[in-house]
Amino acid sequence: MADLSSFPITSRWPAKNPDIIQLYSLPTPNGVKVSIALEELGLTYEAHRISFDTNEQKSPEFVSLNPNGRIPAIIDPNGPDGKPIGLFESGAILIYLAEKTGKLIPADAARRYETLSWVMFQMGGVGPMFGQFGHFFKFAADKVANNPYPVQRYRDEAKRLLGVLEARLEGRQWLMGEEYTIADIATYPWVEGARKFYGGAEVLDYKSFPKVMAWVDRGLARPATQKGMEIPRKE
Ligand SMILES: N[C@@H](CCC(=O)N[C@@H](CS)C(=O)NCC(=O)O)C(=O)O
Repeated sequence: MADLSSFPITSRWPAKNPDIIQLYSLPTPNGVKVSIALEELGLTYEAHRISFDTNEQKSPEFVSLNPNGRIPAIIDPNGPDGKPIGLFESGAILIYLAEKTGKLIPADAARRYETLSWVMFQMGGVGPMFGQFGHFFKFAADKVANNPYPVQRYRDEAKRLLGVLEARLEGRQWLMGEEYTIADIATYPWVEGARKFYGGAEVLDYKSFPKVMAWVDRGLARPATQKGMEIPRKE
């Protein structure tokens, strides 16, 4: 049995089965990227729900695994050289899982790097911009009631990014064509999140991006996505 006692997070969220991947998360757009990938890859894992209500993501035990105090994070007891490894940042976790299994990422080197470009486009663009849009549009709307600039700024940037995706999806089923990859898994939960959690579909003019919306629907229809979107469940 794997010994995870060197990871302080396991003192607060103990592993029932330390031999399988431990996921520390919540079903948010960044969190579900990892649960969707784990489901798609058919890897066994144990999910621990990190409550934002009580700021558990800032607890010393959580921060010992992710110094940035944000979900998702994982421990894989069977990491490189068979040793346990802890990881944070959803993009790094997706790349790790794809490389560990040789799935959800093209084998061909050039196409692999192209996939990583789209993963980074999500990590550096879609996630932060959509996140800021949601913050000002929904969560801090009262704080910017007299200043339209923050919502305009992030709305316009989110729409610009949707335009980039719309162009990429011309003639392609997925961001990498026929192949469903971690680039898709990284990105469509954010487009869906802005619709579902922020109520932003109208303001972001989703109807002007039909290829993006059809791609989101294709992603959401996958059984692994339907399952992963609900993980970790409420107890
Ligand atoms: N770049 C990070 C962002 C992670 C992130 O922002 N997670 C959010 C949930 S979607 C979070 O933990 N928020 C809680 C907080 O900021 O305290 C990643 O992709 O993993």
